[in-house]
Amino acid sequence: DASAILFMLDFKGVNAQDDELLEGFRKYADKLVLVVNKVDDPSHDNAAWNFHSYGYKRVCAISASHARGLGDLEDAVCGILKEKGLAADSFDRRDEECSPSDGERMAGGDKEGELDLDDLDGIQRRLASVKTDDRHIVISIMGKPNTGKSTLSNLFLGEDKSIVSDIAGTTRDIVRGDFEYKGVLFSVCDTAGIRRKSKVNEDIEYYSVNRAIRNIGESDVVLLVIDCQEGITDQDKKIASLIIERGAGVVLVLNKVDLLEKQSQFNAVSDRLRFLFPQLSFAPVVGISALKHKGVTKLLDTIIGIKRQLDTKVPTSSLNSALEQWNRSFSPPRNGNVWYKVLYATQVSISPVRFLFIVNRKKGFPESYVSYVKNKMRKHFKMDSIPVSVVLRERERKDRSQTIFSSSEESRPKSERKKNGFSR
Ligand SMILES: Nc1nc2c(ncn2[C@@H]2O[C@H](COP(=O)(O)OP(=O)(O)OP(=O)(O)O)[C@@H](O)[C@H]2O)c(=O)[nH]1
Ligand SMILES: [Mg+2]
Repeated sequence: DASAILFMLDFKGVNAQDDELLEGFRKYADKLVLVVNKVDDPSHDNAAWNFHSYGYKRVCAISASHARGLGDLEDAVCGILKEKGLAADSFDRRDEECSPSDGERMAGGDKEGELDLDDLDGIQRRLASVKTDDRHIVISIMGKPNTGKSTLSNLFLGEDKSIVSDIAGTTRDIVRGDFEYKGVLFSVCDTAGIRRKSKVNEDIEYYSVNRAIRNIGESDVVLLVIDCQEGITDQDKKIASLIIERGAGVVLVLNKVDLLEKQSQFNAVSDRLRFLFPQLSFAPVVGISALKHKGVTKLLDTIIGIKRQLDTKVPTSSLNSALEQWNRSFSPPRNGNVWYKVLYATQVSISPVRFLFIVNRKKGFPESYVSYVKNKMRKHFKMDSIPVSVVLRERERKDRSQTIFSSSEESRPKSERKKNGFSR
């Protein structure tokens, strides 16, 4: 009657009785997971792969005592339940693990589609009522294999919760723990190193990488750990763009600085990083040695600063008067006869920090102007270390009489402008 069967074996080998059961269970193959246990160490992974030869579709190598591979096992069980129609296709065990504050932090919903962009008053009311919590910060440690993520996580937690080794791909599952610093509770997630899929263990790779990526959405701040001797790779760039997309804070953590001989070498690596990573120009770079316990308090102070910025609420009136000022020095460039104007702006959410610009015309709205305003907002409202995004929304027809402000308006007397100005 069971919906799913977990058939557990010892990776060291099977006996005659196991063999018999492996054959007997074949009629239940569609709901069976072959669970290969006691794979405590990555060096045993290859032995576990031999169990695929029994022809079962779902094989999971785990270590029940070391909590390895349990995420893959959960995914396998979810897969069976979905196939049997016992769980919705969209079911995902992460759905149940979302941090309780996720919904609360958003003024207008998590995704653009959920925002009722017409309800400006509602957006502002909801944002005002969103509670911020600077006493709890969720951080994820991400980056390529072997960069020292687990060493850093263990250092934070003060215990060897994650296995550390110089074999790439040691961490397979997210390892979580809590610690306190300066009265702030930090929840830390050590994740699997993200690398290209290998042919051998494509499934495990896929699941652990996917989990690490999903984890970004649940984090306030991501620590992107880079080996300072290796520099950044394309993989890091991909993770970075996902972090930006999800609006989490990010610190570029240059680890293993103990292997550098001079400060000038660190400066060169850091400059190179800045040059190759222009999309993360706002992210602080912190050099550490997780092994030698160097630079860690600076890193934690940086994280606290970023969380504060992620919780910034910009009053709508201040934002619109600042926009009016900035517009005087640089107004949206025109395209032939087409003028572009920002009519009104308001913040939509904190953590991630997002703004809504009501514009006269969305199609072709100059990106250069949006970047200019984003940079201005970052500096002026002290959000210079976090990603800031802007959603453009075309004015509704019924708004036509509403605020219009553009360079062409500059020529109008200020007294007249005020009637329609930003001060809505
Ligand atoms: N010299 C030096 N070695 C370090 C430092 N941090 C970590 N290591 C070494 O780097 C190797 C990999 O460390 P891990 O912490 O397992 O790396 P990881 O990023 O968790 O690796 P995966 O789990 O495979 O993604 C180990 O041999 C560590 O001892 C550091 O600050 N300096
Ligand atoms: Mg690790």
